[in-house]
Amino acid sequence: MNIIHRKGWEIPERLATPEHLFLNRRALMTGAAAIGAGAMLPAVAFAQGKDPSAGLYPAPRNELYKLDRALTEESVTSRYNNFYEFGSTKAIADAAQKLAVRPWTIKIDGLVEKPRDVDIDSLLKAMKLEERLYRLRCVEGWSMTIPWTGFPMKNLVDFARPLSGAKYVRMETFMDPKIAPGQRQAWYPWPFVDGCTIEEAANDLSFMVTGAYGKPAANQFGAPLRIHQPWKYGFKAVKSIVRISFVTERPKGFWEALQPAEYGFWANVNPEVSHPRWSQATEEVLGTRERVPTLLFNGYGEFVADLYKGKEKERLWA
Ligand SMILES: Nc1nc2c(c(=O)[nH]1)N[C@H]1C(S)=C(S)[C@@H](COP(=O)(O)O)O[C@H]1N2
Ligand SMILES: [Mo]
Repeated sequence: MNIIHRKGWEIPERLATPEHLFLNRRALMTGAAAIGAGAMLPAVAFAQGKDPSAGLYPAPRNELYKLDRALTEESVTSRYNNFYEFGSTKAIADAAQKLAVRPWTIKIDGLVEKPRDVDIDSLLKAMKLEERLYRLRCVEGWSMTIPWTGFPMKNLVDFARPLSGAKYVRMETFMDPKIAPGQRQAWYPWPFVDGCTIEEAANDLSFMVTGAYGKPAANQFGAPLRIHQPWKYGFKAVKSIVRISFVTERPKGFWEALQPAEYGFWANVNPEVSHPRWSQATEEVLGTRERVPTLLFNGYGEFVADLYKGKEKERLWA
């Protein structure tokens, strides 16, 4: 086999600098110039859409997280999504526009000093947004790389002030069968739920996503708040979160509840542990015609391998 092994994380800067950032900066500059001239403000507002958080984007990029491959075009990633609430195919982007992402309240409860409801825009104000280039590996054997915007999950944990008894963070998606046809299919364990340990939540890599491609996240990506932990299979990445609970018991995820023989709690990426129905050794990089070898922890072992020391007897891999 002819495989090019790049040293982890190296990528020429030009590949990691997506066009949208230039375009966005230019739009902002044009906007600023126009405001200076006392004109055109509504046009700028229109260009940025009606999302009240649009002004927070693009956020500065955190350069710590480098990619070993090019970013996947937004035209690809925003049209190939898993979001079963809106259908079981990848073509749910249009259906997902039915979800109203404002007003949006997130309930923080369970073992915390003070349970409360937070409005998404208040939360965004309390957090400092940054951009990170992350890979996403779906358990189905495809992957993509996305410039997410958001804030470290550990800042959310600090914000929530969990009590010492809290061992896990459980995240829950909205429930509204009127707009989400998938939720009328009673054989699924709605609402979509998943979770991780407090230690995983506090790991630098765990990221609460609010935007993508230098602007507020499109609905199909899980607006207005989703999680992404790039060393785990994508099915753990709860979209459109309405509730975050700090709990003592290990939460049972949507996929684990549905198919416990195939999907477990930890779900860390490992090319050597096959899914019962297919190999995980390689992945199709969306937007290219390449299949490349899958990496242990999706290539993020240097950040997360320590989390699993002493847990080798557990089912750590999907
Ligand atoms: N609420 C909800 N979140 C979800 C899913 C879902 O069906 N519903 N699918 C998961 C799966 S299987 C994957 S691979 C990722 C896909 O994220 P993307 O569409 O942004 O690539 O979302 C995850 N989060
Ligand atoms: Mo997935």
